[in-house]
Amino acid sequence: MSAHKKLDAWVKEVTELCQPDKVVWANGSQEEYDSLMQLLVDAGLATPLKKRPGCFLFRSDPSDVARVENRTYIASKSEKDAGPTNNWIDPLELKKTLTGLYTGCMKGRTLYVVPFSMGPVGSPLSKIGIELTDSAYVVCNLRITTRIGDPVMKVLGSDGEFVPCLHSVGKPLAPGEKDEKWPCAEMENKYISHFPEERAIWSYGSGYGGNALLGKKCFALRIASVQARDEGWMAEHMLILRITNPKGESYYVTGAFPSACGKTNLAMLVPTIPGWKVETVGDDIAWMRFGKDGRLYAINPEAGFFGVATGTSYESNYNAMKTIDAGNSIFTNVGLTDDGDVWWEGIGTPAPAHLIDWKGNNWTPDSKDPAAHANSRFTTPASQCPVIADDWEDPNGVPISAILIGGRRPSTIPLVHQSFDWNHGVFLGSIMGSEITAATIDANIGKVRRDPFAMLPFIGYHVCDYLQHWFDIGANAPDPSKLPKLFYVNWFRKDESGKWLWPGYGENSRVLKWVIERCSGEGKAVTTEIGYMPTLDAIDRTGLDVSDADMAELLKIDKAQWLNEVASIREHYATYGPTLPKELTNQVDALEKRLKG
Ligand code: SAT
Ligand code: MN
Repeated sequence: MSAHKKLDAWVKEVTELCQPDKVVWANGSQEEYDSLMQLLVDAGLATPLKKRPGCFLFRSDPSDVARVENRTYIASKSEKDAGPTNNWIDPLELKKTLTGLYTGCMKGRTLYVVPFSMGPVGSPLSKIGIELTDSAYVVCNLRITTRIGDPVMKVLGSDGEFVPCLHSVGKPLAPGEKDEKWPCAEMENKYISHFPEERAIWSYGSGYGGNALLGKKCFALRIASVQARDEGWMAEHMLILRITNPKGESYYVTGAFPSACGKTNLAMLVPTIPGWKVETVGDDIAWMRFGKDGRLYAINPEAGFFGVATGTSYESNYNAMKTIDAGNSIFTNVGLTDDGDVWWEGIGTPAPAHLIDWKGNNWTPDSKDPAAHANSRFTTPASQCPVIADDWEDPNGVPISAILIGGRRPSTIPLVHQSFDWNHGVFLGSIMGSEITAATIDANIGKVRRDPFAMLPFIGYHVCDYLQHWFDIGANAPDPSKLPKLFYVNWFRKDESGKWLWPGYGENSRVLKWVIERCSGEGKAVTTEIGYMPTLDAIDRTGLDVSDADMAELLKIDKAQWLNEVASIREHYATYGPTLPKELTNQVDALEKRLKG
């Protein structure tokens, strides 16, 4: 029971429908977290890690290991509002199906009521959600990735607004039955459903990641993108970093990248250029709106990192490793060493002679299957990150100077180019993406999985309306001269022999340096057909082994490849249907004209 009538009524309604054995309101305390973990350990679902006090390992069901895009729905009233990139089901039909599935689905389980704040508690940029879940694992993860419990209830008061997020693993227990393993439902009964008009989320059948931690992709991106459209702000799949130059001046940069482009690594980058410092504000999501001074301000709505473990090492992401080394972390689907530590492929230490793999089986370096699942995860508090910015929880957000977009493009796209203006930047965001395979570049030219602003699976409405919203933000900016500048970066360009041309990792700070210099008016650039490009000597290569010839290749504009790109963009736009913003057609026409000019 709370002071909030609407919340109480909803909890009562869900309790009657799902029929849990009991209802527990989460207060968010450490004691509560500890006792939930103990419960999970006693049930055999969690393993305390001897080598990492305060850390626990979970193994999911092998069928429940990642977001399930084909079971994720945008149930807007009208199909056309979901657009061509979302799965749509009529909301009434979906609710009927789900009400059937939810009936009695929490038998033998506890229903946890988890109030959470996306963004610092009480910030004018934050929003509240309430997750009702029958998974203690979810409660523990939410306590790390969001801010939960009593402080949130206080802000909610008796009539505050919240997004209702209903979650069940979809596995009721018979009297006396206990979980033998990670509970979840069959694939065909999993539903990750969004009701954008109602601002509600109903998730059923999965206990994993974004399917179950409903504050993240479901709320902070899919539902929030709809709220943002209606309220004139932006909910984006972007990291936020703070970069400080040797003069001590700080700039804030956001970045949108499709998966497998090193977004978390960039957010925590260790710069190689002397005197420059990078600090983290967020690694996955940015909520942005204009401040009183006319600049665009961003908050990280999350409080922790839910990062991919596989491939994370002191070399690829030193600061992420240090964050988990500080304890208080949950590991899911990684290997368990005999001395009680975690291990995964790419962790940077030799494989132990024996471990228990993510499926719970004996594993040796001779085993055919990997020790950790490719989408294994760590859940860890952002506050433990050694380079967390001291203002990462500023309730007013941080002012953004530059927006990066990127993808994995072995050809065509140069190391970095800057858009002519906001609208041209939106065009670049609309065409970003990654080439599908890493095979020879020639065969793949043009075969790009386009992923506008890395939001393809996360836009809660029609992709055309989403891109139009980006144009509207620019058009309605209180002071257009204060809009962030947009840059398309590509760390993944290869030469003809297939060799990477750019070393990446910490060296990416050299590109960031040019980006910042462009924002402060110092960076040298030339105007080209595709945008503003650094001159050959504009990117600081002091102490870096990249030749002039390689730099020229990294910055080369191959007109034939770009004309292919134009054709491929047009083909892609055609799949968006008749409501494609006219401005995008204008942009691609103008690009073609410049290339042919
Ligand atoms: O599982 S999550 O959606 O939270 C993570 C991801 O897929 O990026
Ligand atoms: Mn993400």
